[in-house]
Amino acid sequence: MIQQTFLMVKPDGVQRSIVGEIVSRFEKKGFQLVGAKLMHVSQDLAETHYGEHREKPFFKELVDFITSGPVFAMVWEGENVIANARQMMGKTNPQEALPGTIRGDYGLIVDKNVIHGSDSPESAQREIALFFSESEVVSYNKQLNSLLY
Ligand code: 3AN
Repeated sequence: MIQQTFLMVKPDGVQRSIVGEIVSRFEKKGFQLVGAKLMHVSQDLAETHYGEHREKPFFKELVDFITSGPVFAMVWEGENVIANARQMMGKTNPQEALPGTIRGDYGLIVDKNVIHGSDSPESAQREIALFFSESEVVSYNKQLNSLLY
């Protein structure tokens, strides 16, 4: 089943210059990058994006962090990409995330856990629409031979 998902390198990942490393992992796995931009998340966008956590004690911390510096927002496409990307990210708390996962390899604490990824088809659709206009998502077929000559 071909899906699209929304992934975002959080401000800690951008600050630590591991955007390329993270992009590379998903490319090498076989997923296709169909949208990407470096951007600041506004207060409004942050509160909408994390709306389901509004009542949680860490909500303000979450919004403050995601608006604290640029993020790298992405749309990825591929076979079962929503669940697969979550697996590659590892558990929410980097202390519990296995080595080999992005959070397991690069994260230390739960409030700075390097990357966000949609957790269901519904949230993927919602989050892609929140961060990207239709024209910023560029689905295309790989033309493997035409670029080589
Ligand atoms: P995930 O990002 O793995 O889907 P969620 O949706 O449960 O995890 O949490 C959203 C974000 O909230 C996480 N990425 C993390 O940064 C933050 N978060 C989750 N639990 C805590 C916590 N106990 N304290 C601080 N921040 C948290």
